Amino acid sequence: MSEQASASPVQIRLDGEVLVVTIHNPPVNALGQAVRAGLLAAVEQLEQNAQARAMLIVGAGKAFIAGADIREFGKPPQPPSLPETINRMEACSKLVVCAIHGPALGGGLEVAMATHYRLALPGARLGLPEVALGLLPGAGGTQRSPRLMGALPAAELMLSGKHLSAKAALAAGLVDRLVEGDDPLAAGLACVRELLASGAPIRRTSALPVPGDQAQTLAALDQLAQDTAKKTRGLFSPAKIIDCVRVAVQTPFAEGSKREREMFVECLNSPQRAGLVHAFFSERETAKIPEAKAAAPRPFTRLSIIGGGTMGAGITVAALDAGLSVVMIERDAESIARGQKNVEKVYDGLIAKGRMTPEAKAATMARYTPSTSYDAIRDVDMVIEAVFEDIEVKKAVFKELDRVCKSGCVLATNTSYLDIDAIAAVTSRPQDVIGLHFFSPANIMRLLEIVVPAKVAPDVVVTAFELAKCMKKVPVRAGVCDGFIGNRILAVYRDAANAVLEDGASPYEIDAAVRAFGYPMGPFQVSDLAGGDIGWATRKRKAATRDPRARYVEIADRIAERGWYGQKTGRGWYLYPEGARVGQQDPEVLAIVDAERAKKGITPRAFTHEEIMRRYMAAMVNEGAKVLEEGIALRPLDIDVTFLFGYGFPRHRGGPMFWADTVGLPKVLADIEEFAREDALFWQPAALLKKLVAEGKTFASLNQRG
Ligand code: 3H9
Repeated sequence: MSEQASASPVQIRLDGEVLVVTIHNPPVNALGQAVRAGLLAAVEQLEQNAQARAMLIVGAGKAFIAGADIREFGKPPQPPSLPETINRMEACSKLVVCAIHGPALGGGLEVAMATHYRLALPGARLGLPEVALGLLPGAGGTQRSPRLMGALPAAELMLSGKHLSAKAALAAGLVDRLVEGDDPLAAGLACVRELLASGAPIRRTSALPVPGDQAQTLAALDQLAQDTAKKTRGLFSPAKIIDCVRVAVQTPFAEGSKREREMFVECLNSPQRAGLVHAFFSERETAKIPEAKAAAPRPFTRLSIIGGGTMGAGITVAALDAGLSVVMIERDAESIARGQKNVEKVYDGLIAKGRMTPEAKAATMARYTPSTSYDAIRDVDMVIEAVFEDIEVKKAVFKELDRVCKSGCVLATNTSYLDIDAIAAVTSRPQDVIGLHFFSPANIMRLLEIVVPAKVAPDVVVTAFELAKCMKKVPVRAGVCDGFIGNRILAVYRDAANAVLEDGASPYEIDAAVRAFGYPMGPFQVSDLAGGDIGWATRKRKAATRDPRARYVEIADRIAERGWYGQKTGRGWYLYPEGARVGQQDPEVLAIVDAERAKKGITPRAFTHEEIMRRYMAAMVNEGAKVLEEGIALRPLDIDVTFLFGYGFPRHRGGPMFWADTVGLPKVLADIEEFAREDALFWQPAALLKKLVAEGKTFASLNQRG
């Protein structure tokens, strides 16, 4: 028996005639340099050890191999490279087999595709998700997958980033055999011994032809390229993936691999890759909060949701889907009936689309209890209040909760703006009161702002993060202020957009500029979708405290006063004839804009997309810096995640604070100072931004990871 040095994440031992290679590189067996070196060493041992007739590769822990080590991207390459390692393995003169029991993703599947036989256990998940990181499979994946699956299915797998189950992978031709159980070692050894006994030949994927008629396949890829360009507006790697598959169809493996490498490096060096990798890590980082070190979550299984409107019903669905039970409270029989209908509507929609069975709906609804009496929630572990956004209404609810709820029950409010410290103060237990700001529709949107008031106990904060995990939400810790992280920053860049509108750009030009930046929609389209009455109510609420010296653009009020609230009223900033989902430009809106400009004596001037976006983004980043310096957000990455998951910020740009670093903070500050010449009150540079520029630092320097 021979062992690699114990420090190696690749353990190698001989079991009879089989060299067993176990990748042990927690948490997900990523293919870092030591793993690649270990794999290469294992192949050399196999070649040299006369007793060994075959090699079995398995992963320790939950994963087979989750791919290349993403942390190594952007750093100097460290040999051996993954393609070199994998090609050497495939070329081995003895049998190489893998047994996959968990994720085999990206480079992990590339390793598997280069083995001579592949076995999958029920927990296996196979995919080539590099596209989500701005990359393409760069270790032979774009060349081997078409040979195993066919060119079109392989391209579709790579473009979607989807993970296939063991069964689907078998059907697709990615694996040779399924076996029951969860022990890849035992299953793999049995399989290798069987292959040896039957004299199974060595099969090298790279030597296979790509199946199908070449001309037809190329035509289908052309069509796919056209559809993909429309769907993935502005993304770099999807088109390159299709190019690689075209090469696989037309050229031998060696030539194809060379081209794949060149295109992989282009992707690796693109700013989109950096933005997407930042998004990947940041999304996991926001759950790492200081309170987690000090406290454990309180147990919860029974929830109560107060209010059955759009938000209350959405949160109820999110909780039911997470396996929790929910008592919904409404004020009277009619309202609770409507609340229940709002919940059932979601499930009926899924049934209509064939995504849920009536039996599954019944089983889920069995955990739902409607009630009009607060006495029904005496035993619940957590309450989420989702009533009308009015501080007095909310305070009244919390007094009631304080009266009925058991000691230790977590009391959460789903406010989007209001002062949670003030809400907590009406109870005798402010240590149990927290903010849970869900985004609409709450059962779909992944962002959850967890708003931490002054007196809340650490274990309540940790419980809220645990709830987010169990609902599969992306939680972001926020401090108390008007609008918390997201809506506070939104209010400021919306003001910047309104100023640009009044100064000369049309709402349609502003929306087009924002879409060209990568957002799915512009701010005026969003307002029409959400309902113009919501923003109008907020503006009225804030009117009394608004700085009288601040510029106030009244155009949105003129639109709202006419009852033009957007899609739900058939017109807003756009026209929606006969319930159309896509709006048409409205000359009457442009006339209102003109009239408002004339009233203030403003001569409209032209703005390019670039000029619009400089203002939009500078306002966003500047307010983001203020949110940071006040401690409302823990780190710049928390702001990035808020905007990626709650506000449609283009993921490949990494988030506003990451974007600011890529543009350069001196440039952002210079923009703000330039705009301040027009409106010094609005464009006051954040002290933190000035400090970072003076010290030559970036926002990334504040992103210490937990
Ligand atoms: C690639 O392979 C390129 C090649 O084609 C070519 C090369 C030449 N590296 O998600 P989780 C960390 S590109 C480093 O919370 P789950 C993650 O940050 C790669 N670290 O767990 C987290 O760390 P922490 C293609 C990684 O159970 C911890 O592992 N592959 C990597 O919910 C747990 O992660 C992919 O894109 C990595 N590759 O999900 C797969 N992956 O605890 C990416 C994860 O410090 N990974 N970490 O916060 C995933 O999709 C999920 O992590 C996975 C597990 C499904 C595996």
